[in-house]
Amino acid sequence: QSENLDTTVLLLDLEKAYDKPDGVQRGLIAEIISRFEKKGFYLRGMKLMDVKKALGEQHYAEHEGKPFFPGLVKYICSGPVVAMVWEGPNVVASGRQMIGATKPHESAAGTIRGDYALTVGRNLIHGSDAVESAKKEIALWFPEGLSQWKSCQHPWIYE
Ligand code: IDP
Repeated sequence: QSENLDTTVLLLDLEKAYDKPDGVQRGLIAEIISRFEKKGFYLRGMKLMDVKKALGEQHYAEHEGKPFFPGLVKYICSGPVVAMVWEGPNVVASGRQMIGATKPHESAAGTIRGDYALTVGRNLIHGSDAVESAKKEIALWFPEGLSQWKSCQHPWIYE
């Protein structure tokens, strides 16, 4: 059913407790998943995983050379993340809206970052910025493949 549907990768950064209040301590995993689930997007893949430096560097390769790059890679590798693939109509664009602006103080209230994050270096969640980058990120984070299934609610959400 999914030929015309975009997919996106979301990484819920669950930082260890040595820094700012984090996703694990604040219990935000279910809250964030539930926003995408309730919207009606399809969950195609999800796992809790530790991130090796090579994967962190590859994921953020476009930022290599920027002053915040080493800290960014250290951050993504500093504790487990929940990696998810969501699918649905315009999920990349919708997902970016639901996540909110990169800088939490510029994120609208009601977005994930607007509601739960304070600083740019601890902004809780990554979402692919384009369909093309989502495809690359899915290959990077889910080499084992994704799950295809159809919800019994499908006809009530999808025209
Ligand atoms: P995005 O995550 O909203 O797509 P990008 O510009 O792709 O934002 O940046 C990737 C990540 O790099 C951001 O989510 C943020 O965690 C981090 N980052 C971006 N700009 C800065 C900065 O100026 N200082 C510290 N970290 C930054």
